[in-house]
Amino acid sequence: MDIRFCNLQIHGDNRGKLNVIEGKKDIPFEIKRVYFLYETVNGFVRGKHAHKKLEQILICVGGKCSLRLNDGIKEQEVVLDNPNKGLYIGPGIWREMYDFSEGAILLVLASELYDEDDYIRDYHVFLKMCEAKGIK
Ligand code: T46
Repeated sequence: MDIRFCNLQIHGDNRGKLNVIEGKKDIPFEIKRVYFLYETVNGFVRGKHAHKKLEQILICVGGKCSLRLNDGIKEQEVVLDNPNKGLYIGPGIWREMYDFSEGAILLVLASELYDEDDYIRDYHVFLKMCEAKGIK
């Protein structure tokens, strides 16, 4: 499955902490878009889609949340609970985000501008695309 934790530059001194990610240096793409999820409502599952081309890094900069990731064969659960943990998610991975803690902030760095045509929002279509790629 094309997911992995990536290295952040972590700086800290007696004033506090500061984390950095530089596009193309710490992560494999130039950052074209940044967005964040916050004030998430308990009980809702977000995501429920895959991307055709988009690459992203997810960092829970406050609180924690869980992710269910699926590449058409394997399913994996990941907990993001530390601002030092950046999760790279490549194209073709179905993702669901849930169990956001009170005050959680999920920061996302993306390789492309927003494009609704890049989304696969139907799970059966996703499985069919995996099959066509020989993944299933
Ligand atoms: C992803 C996960 C981690 C925009 O207009 N521009 C944007 O850049 C984004 C990200 C969203 N939107 C609009 C589209 C929808 O009308 O904001 C609304 C909520 O988006 P969505 O339902 O796709 O949000 P999530 O939390 O289910 O998914 C988001 C990202 O869309 C997605 O790429 O991987 O976070």
